[in-house]
Amino acid sequence: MTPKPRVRQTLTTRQFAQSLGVSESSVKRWIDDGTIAADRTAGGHRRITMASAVRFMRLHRMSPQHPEVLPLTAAPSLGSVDVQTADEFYEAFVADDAARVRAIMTGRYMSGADIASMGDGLVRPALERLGELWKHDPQAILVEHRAIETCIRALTELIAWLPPIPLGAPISITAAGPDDPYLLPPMLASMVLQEEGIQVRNLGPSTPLETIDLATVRYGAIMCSLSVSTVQARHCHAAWIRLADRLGASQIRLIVGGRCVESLPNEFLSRARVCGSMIELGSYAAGVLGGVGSDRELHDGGNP
Ligand code: B12
Repeated sequence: MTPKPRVRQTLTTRQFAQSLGVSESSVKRWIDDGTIAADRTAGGHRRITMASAVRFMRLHRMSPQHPEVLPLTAAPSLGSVDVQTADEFYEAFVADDAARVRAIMTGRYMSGADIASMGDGLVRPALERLGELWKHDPQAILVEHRAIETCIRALTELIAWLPPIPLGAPISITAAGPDDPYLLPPMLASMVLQEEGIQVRNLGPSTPLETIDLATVRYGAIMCSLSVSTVQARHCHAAWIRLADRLGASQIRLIVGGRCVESLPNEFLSRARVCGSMIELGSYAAGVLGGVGSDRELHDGGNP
């Protein structure tokens, strides 16, 4: 089946004004003075892309007063998104309430939270609690599988709203290694890096180490960010060390994180930057980006 073309979501000035609870003339003025990026229709009407609307709201810390006006996949009631807690997020997963999960995530993002803090502060704790459920609930695996699916859909919606990547921005590979089925860690890492202005090629879960190496060459990556969420057996250690050698020889920065990172051999870890959280990954990437092209980058190929 041919996939449906992705519809570019745009807002009229009236829709955007209604969603924010401001006058339409204010929105027109913001467009005309360049505060909000907008296009014009053939007839000369201003149109605001959802991505541009979200950027404006985040920058100016303006949460939508009437989110139902926005063309979200299924317009959820965002409610008091600023005070949503990880508990409510967890309850939404348990109830398999996909609209609520999405509402909490989009609401948080629109009000200025970044992907890294949402990954560490919202997604991780909620899924940790779900992971405990199986001990006493026979439905736990069902809930867990649905939660991952729902979370991925909600995050995919946010991808369209990430800041545009500058042309020629450095490239990073993200992936989880072999026999590692966990989808969310490499996906979150890819979004965190994109938010920092890095182009990302996410290879996703269960990626052979040779493929990761090939990808860095194919895409001319300067960075490789790997998630390790399953214990790496001793017999795999040599392959991990070979990967670190190869990336090191090409001066590609190696970043590694995840629940089972400590099962990697020391010879690998000593050549990588080990990060404990998405927030740490974001700060590290920002530092690297600040150094790209500078003297520091040229003379410092390691992974401090
Ligand atoms: C969803 C899930 C699954 C799903 C995964 C679906 C999918 N395709 O993604 C499926 C059903 C496949 C699964 C399978 C299994 N699972 Co499971 N699973 C989970 C669960 C509930 C959530 C994992 C998750 O996605 N979390 C969300 C991510 C974002 O959080 P995170 O991994 O902690 O990542 C954070 C940090 O570590 C860090 N980070 C992660 N990667 C990186 C990378 C970089 C570069 C950086 C900087 C940071 C970073 O940032 C993230 C955000 O803060 C966890 C519970 C838990 N505690 O996590 C159990 C859990 C991991 N699973 C567990 C088990 C036992 C299993 C199975 C053995 C079950 C079975 N009997 O088959 C299998 C093993 C599969 C395997 N090959 O390893 C146990 C592991 C116990 C242990 N000590 O090892 C857990 C902890 C549940 C529990 N409480 O017992 N699981």
